[in-house]
Amino acid sequence: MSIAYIGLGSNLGDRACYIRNAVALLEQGGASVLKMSAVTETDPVGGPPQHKFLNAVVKVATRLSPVELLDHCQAIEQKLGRVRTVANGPRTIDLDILLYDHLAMDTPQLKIPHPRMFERAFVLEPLKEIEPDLLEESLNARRKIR
Ligand code: PH2
Ligand code: MG
Ligand code: MG
Repeated sequence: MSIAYIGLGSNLGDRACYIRNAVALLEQGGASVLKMSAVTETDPVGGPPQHKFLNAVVKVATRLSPVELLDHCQAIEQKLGRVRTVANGPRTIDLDILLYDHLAMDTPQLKIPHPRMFERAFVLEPLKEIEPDLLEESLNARRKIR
């Protein structure tokens, strides 16, 4: 079993419902949710002017490989009606793999740790809430790949 942390964000439509449904779909596709942060409203960071987000982070246990987990996340985004228009633009649901065990990987398809997570309070705060000791550790992993 591997442990992964996934960030969820929504700023279109019934945001709370998209977050709830995404968590349920994660479970159905082989990622058991062990912990979930509070769902909090956050101001948009980057991208065009857009509505506020709801954000959360979940900790999952999974037998999926990182790329399989990415495929699973992208299938959920599709199922929940995500349409990609502008970069960082409004979305029904966004699922980002933040961390996967102690893995550091950097391919065009998938970068772990998520390259922008350390600058984003909407990721760091919920992560700290569910795993207070983890950030120092993952910052060290990130230093190794730079
Ligand atoms: N996601 C982004 C860009 N900006 N801002 C907030 N508050 N929450 C997000 O989830 C978010 C964002 C790109 O994925
Ligand atoms: Mg994102
Ligand atoms: Mg994303």
